[in-house]
Order: sequence, then structure tokens, then C-alpha cells
Amino acid sequence: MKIKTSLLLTIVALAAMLALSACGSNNSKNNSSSPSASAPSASESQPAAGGQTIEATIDATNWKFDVTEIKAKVGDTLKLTLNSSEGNHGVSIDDLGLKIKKGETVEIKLDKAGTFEFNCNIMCGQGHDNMTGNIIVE
Ligand SMILES: [Cu+2]
Repeated sequence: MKIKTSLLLTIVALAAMLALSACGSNNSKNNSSSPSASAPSASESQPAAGGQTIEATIDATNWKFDVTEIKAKVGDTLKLTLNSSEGNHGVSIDDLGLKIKKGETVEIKLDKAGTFEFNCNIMCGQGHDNMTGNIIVE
């Protein structure tokens, strides 16, 4: 009987400790989590300057891009889509090591300032060399 009682006490004590620690971790979770914590924590440590997602669609025709300047801030993510409503064109951003085919969308993390030229990467005809533009990251 005595052994049973002390065992019971031990179990009660353990249960109480578990309840306390569970309670404690719940509190700290509530304090530290932001309401919209769906993004991975790595992106939350970015400087406050950027952090936006900018969507841009470039439409290519023979022989120009309808968008020739895209502005963004350091820390932004550029979601870039290439359409081609006339001819067969692509986009290369050599400074960022990126190539996009028509119909493709890429997400580019802009983590450094500068002007990054893009140009058509498919030999599409006489106006091919005119098909350029800039992504300006400030
Ligand atoms: Cu071209």
C-alpha cells in the first residue's frame, strides 16, 4: 500500500511537471509567433528595405519587349514571366545567370543593388539586338 501511494505521488508529480512545461512552451509560442508566419524564417531576417514580391510580365514581339525597365528594391523578389505574342523569343539576364523561355515564370531574389540588363537569347531576326531592357535594383 505504501509503495503504491509513493508511486501515485510520483506519477502525479510528473504529470504536474509535464503540464507546467507544456503550458510554458505554449506561452512562449504565443509570444513569439506572428499572425502570418507562413513564410520560411530565413526570409524574415532580410533588411526592412525590400521584401516585397514584384510581379512583371514581359511580352515579346518582333522585335521588342513591351517592358524595358523593371524597378525593385534590394531584398525584393521578382516574379518574372515571359510571354511571346509574336515570334520566338527568350530572355537572358546574364548578370543573374538566368534564362527564361516563353511561357515561363521565374522567381528571382534580388539581394544586391545594380542594373541588370536582360536581352533576347534566341536569334530571332534582324531586330534581335534591339531586344534589351534593364532590371534596376536600388
Ligand atoms: Cu532575339
